Amino acid sequence: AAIQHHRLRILGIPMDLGQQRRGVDMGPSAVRYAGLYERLRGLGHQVEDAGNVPVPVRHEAAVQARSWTETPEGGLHHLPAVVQACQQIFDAAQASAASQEIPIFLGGDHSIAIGTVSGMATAGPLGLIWVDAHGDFNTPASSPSGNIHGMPVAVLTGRGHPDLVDLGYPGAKLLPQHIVLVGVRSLDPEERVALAGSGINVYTMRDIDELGMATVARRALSRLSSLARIHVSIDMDAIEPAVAPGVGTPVAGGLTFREAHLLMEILAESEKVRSVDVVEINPILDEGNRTAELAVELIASLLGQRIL
Ligand code: NNH
Ligand code: MN
Ligand code: MN
Ligand code: MN
Repeated sequence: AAIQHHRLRILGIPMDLGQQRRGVDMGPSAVRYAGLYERLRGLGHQVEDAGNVPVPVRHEAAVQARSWTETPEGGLHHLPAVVQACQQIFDAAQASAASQEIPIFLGGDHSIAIGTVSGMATAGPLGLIWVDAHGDFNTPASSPSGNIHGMPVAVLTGRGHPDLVDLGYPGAKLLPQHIVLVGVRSLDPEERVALAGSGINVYTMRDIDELGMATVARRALSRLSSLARIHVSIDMDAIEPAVAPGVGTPVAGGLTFREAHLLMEILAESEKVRSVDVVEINPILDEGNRTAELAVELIASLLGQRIL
């Protein structure tokens, strides 16, 4: 079948407050320098780069929280600033959800997904495919770090700090059975227990080893078969660190280059992908700009690029 052409909107979100390492705020620039706009135009899409959503800079955020980064506010680092930024992200995502365009959200750390997914969910039932080495299912009680980027999946199902859970509108944004995690290989002890009992569909690296990515990708889609709209959230640490070294929390044993592309290609064929996050790229930790370059290729595969 011929490639479907869409109106795409690129939105940068230079958020680094959901975790501790400096540099992930440069993710949007790295992906732009890697040629995202040109790549998507080359596929025939209509593309607009809408610039960046404002995010408080780190020092400013620490002052707002009346604490330094070492002293979590209510156990969560930079909570007020993350909430403020996510509210603006929510507004932008809600506007996109109401239009015919597909937004591409460039993080920033994964805390941005609290805003992106909540905003996209305003236009009706939404399936979520979360590609990540981690579960991102911590709550303030279970988190070993106090980092909000380890919490967005829990928040979206209604678990966590009320300021995060009630972002945009009160309560849970997604049903657990409408969420699929792919690539998981690192869970914190209490997070693991909570995730196993949650009803969320989890495909671990072991599942991918045993079944192959084609089967995992098709099963993931079949879990979401009742839904017409899917948000794909790609944490670049899902991919093997030898292939994608520019991430803050690398975990060995990740997706190969081809497994990651195959997942994108099969998701593209569903023609249900309505919005995308690409997060956790840290150019300071990268080799050249290869992690952002890979991100551009994966987004292209998700939006219709084919080998033949
Ligand atoms: N699970 C750890 C935490 O909650 C690490 C999370 N890091 C991530 N998640 N990069 O995708 O802090
Ligand atoms: Mn993540
Ligand atoms: Mn991760
Ligand atoms: Mn990370």
